[in-house]
Amino acid sequence: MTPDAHRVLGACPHDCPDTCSLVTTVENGVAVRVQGNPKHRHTDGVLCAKVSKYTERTHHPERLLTPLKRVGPKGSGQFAPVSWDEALDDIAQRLKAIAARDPQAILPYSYAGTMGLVQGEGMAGRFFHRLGASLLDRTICASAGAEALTQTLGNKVGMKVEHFAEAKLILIWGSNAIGSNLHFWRLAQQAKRDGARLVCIDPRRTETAEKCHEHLAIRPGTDAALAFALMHELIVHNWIDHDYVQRHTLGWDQLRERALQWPPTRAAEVCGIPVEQITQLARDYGTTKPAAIRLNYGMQRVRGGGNAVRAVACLPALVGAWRHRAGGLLLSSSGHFPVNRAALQRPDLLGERRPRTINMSTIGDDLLRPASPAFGPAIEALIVYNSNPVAVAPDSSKVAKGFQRDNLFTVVLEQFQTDTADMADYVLPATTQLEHWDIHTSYGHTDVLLNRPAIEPLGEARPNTEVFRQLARRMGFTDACFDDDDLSLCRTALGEKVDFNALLEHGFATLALPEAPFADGHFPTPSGKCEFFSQRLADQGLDGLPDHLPNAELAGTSERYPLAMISPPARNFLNSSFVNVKSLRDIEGEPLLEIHPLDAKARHIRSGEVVRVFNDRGEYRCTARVSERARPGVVNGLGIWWRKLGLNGTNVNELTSQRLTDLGRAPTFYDCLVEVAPAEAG
Ligand SMILES: Nc1nc2c(c(=O)[nH]1)N[C@H]1C(S)=C(S)[C@@H](COP(=O)(O)OP(=O)(O)OC[C@H]3O[C@@H](n4cnc5c(=O)[nH]c(N)nc54)[C@H](O)[C@@H]3O)O[C@H]1N2
Ligand SMILES: Nc1nc2c(c(=O)[nH]1)N[C@H]1C(S)=C(S)[C@@H](COP(=O)(O)OP(=O)(O)OC[C@H]3O[C@@H](n4cnc5c(=O)[nH]c(N)nc54)[C@H](O)[C@@H]3O)O[C@H]1N2
Ligand code: SF4
Ligand SMILES: [Mo]
Repeated sequence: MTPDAHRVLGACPHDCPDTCSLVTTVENGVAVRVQGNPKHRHTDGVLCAKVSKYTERTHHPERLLTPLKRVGPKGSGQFAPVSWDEALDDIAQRLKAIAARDPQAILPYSYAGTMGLVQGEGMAGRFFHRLGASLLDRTICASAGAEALTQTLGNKVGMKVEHFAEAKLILIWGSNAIGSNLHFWRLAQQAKRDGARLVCIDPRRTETAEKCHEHLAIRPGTDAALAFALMHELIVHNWIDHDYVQRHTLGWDQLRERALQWPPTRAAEVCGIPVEQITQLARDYGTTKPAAIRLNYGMQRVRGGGNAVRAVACLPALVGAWRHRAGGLLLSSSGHFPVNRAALQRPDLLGERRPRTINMSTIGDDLLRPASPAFGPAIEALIVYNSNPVAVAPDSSKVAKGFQRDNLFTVVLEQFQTDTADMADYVLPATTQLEHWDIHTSYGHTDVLLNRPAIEPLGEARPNTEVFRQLARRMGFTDACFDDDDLSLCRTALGEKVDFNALLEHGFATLALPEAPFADGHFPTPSGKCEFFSQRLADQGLDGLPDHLPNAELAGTSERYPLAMISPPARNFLNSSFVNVKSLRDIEGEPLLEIHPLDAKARHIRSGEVVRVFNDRGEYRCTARVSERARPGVVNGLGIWWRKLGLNGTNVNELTSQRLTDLGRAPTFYDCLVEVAPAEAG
């Protein structure tokens, strides 16, 4: 470090389960280096390749540094700089005029560009509640799995991640941990060195699958069938922990009956894998203690995704895995945190008003919907922050068409000129994590992190909170809560339950939680038990038990579109973030479709050649990679490129549908049939 350099503690803001503690080195007001905090045990001094390049992203030559107003036709990307005052005055006028007719015609659209509680829905929630805008159902990532966990275990809770290091069997299920959960993978490696067996369940032969002892390359959307066959074997071999089942579960007789309908031969057929893999896995799971399951969200992006997570979530109770701190399951730990959303986002500002809710996953259709008694007013204004819907939402030709409407007023708060920012009437420059305060929980560990600004905002960039404060003032909202500064919002977010002084000093604080949360039952369900059978679902007229629901777009049911396509994350991008960071884009190279050699041969496709991937929703061009990473009958379209950086101005979401999952109203990105052909043939 040079003499005028100093270090600042922060938190990685990205939508990643690892929520790393960051140490930023600042020299002369410039962030020169971002490193993992060695004192934070989950980070352990290590960052992924993406965030190691954080200074490149923050001091990027294409950062948006001034407010922009559209001067060309919608979507043309032609903008002129304007002052903040001019932009905010005009935006407030436009919103006031719409709100005077019906504030529900205004819709916020945000997701997890930052996971920060303050720059997320802190001030924004207050603003939109006070306004009475439509509510947004934030379903685009995890709501099927979240709803499933809540039905079965009672909340988004599970094992403490650190204890995976002591497990003797680890199932990595629907997760490419090396790419998207690196710090968990380090724990799995530790367990492996101590003799644990690692099994990966994933249609794609990922870098993670390659490094496990066993890989079950199942067809997409068949996880519940596999889970039931495992239960079948646990039952017939009597590997059940009857004492645990009897004392701490609900609905065992019914579940047992359903599981007995799934002999391994039946599941092998459905999953497209050898029956021996299933019987061997059942034996391992039934006889190895402690056994731990790391589930990730990859398996719930299909029609039956919620049911699949419910089926898998039953397994640990059956073998009594929860008794041991290194046994059980982890999908998300976010339910462990005592977040005070009511104080932070102030839904009470709605008063008696009950605005409608719009599902972010069907934004394509909803932007194109006219006013009707069932729908309410057409969407007239959209305020987008922390999200890039034109690239990440399903069925993107519809999304783009919606954004292109001349009578839609669109404001985008962004760090970069994304596909969505191209569609804006106003683009407002946002600060990055190195320039603002925030506070973070995690969905992959159980520590709270505080993020301090390391540098001054670049150019005229402002935190999201400041934009909503300023807009509130211009809208005439005089409530005192619009005066709260970001540091007080950080304090409000977790209330008294977290030691704020520890956060200020160390940058992180660990929640006090039991080592093995369900060793003695006490699940946060209504019955206090692990609910194989959910009365709450039955009361809604749904199946109280989990089941295997085949994909809506089931391989073998369409002659025109015989291939199933999944579109999992690319390792060097985070959703559509980092696609514009050249050093990372250079590693990914170009938009790719992995296709199995047999499927490629049948279509005269050679590796490295441009292909058309198409279905009735649209067409996407990318480069074929003939590879055994793809299983026969399944192609992998790695995500999520910016449309404008793709080959024909589209990305993989041109092909995905707006159909929703069985539980949680989530998208079905990986439930998608396509055909592939050499591009010249089109
Ligand atoms: N590098 C990187 N890290 C990321 C992200 C990223 O884009 N890039 N995204 C972040 C986000 S938003 C999230 S939500 C998290 C978690 O995001 P997830 O979507 O869980 O991401 P992964 O763990 O990469 O991948 C899931 C795995 O599930 C597999 N899969 C697809 N369909 C099925 C199926 O039907 N069954 C099973 N068993 N597996 C299936 C895919 O092939 C993939 O390897 O990761 C986060 N971390
Ligand atoms: N086909 C397919 N589509 C998918 C998925 C898939 O697996 N396959 N995954 C889905 C999943 S899991 C998710 S979570 C969604 C993710 O969708 P999004 O949450 O939209 O994620 P990003 O694409 O990373 O876009 C986040 C944007 O927020 C901006 N941003 C970051 N921090 C700030 C800030 O402080 N202020 C403001 N104003 N902006 C900020 C970034 O620059 C970035 O452009 O995509 C989904 N789409
Ligand atoms: S993206 Fe994930 S692994 Fe990378 S620094 Fe952030 S939290 Fe850590
Ligand atoms: Mo996600």
